[in-house]
Amino acid sequence: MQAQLHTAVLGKRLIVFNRITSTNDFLKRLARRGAEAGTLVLADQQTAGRGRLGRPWQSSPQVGLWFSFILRPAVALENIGALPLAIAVVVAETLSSLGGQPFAVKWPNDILWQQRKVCGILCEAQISPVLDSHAVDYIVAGIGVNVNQHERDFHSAWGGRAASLAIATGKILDRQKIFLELVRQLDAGLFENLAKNIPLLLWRWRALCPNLGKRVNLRHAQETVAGIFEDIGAGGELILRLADGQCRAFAAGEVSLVK
Ligand code: BTX
Repeated sequence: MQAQLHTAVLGKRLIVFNRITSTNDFLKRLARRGAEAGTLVLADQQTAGRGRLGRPWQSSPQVGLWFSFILRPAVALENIGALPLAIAVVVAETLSSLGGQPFAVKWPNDILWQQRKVCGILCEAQISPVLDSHAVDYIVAGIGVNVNQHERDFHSAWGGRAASLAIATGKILDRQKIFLELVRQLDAGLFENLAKNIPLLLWRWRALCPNLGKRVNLRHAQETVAGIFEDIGAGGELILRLADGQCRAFAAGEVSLVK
């Protein structure tokens, strides 16, 4: 697989597992010990795949792509929140071009087909241990893509909120081909001039987000705030226009459309 990648940075070191707890957890250990940017880990199955806030990510064997990679970007700390969005753009555009179906992004880290989650992205950052450096030491970016699951394969509790590329396209797909193309596009989009590219990636993100300009509820910590999804900021934060006309920025939370 590695010989077919033809990438500049991503996948120069590629580690493949049949089964692992979580590719993010494994790679964070390597990153702490100094593994290089672009180190890539792929697993056929994760036994403890994770989403945000420790939520489980169903990572069954033979049906998905569960992979993570290390970034060591020269991006200002206040802008690292834009990274999951930048990754989502590259992944959504690649999946759309491979599958011939439009895939949308959902703030901050999902890729949807007809409002159902096909892919989730988990970015975990480590700030440099050098005192007052205010720099990012590394980011482990994990991507989970549902490829060949049938409807019955998803956990019943998610009742129709998850989907796979096979459900979206009506075809069983070649996971290796999709993986190779995703890695090539992520390599081209994220590893050179990332700081310079982020504004452009955020523009592309806006074009893929159907919720922009719509009335939404944002659940954050213990509160739910209603407003218009006005825009995203340079650091990937969601900007909500409240009923009194004021705007408020959120770095995290869950968005749902007000029907
Ligand atoms: P999230 O917190 O936005 O989404 C997690 C939620 O999504 C779960 O609570 C559940 O409702 C739903 N869910 C769980 N599994 C699936 C699935 N396979 N398809 C659709 N919906 C699901 C999203 O977090 C970020 C997920 C990143 C996963 C990658 S896989 C490689 C890497 N390693 C790792 O442990 N995580 C990342």
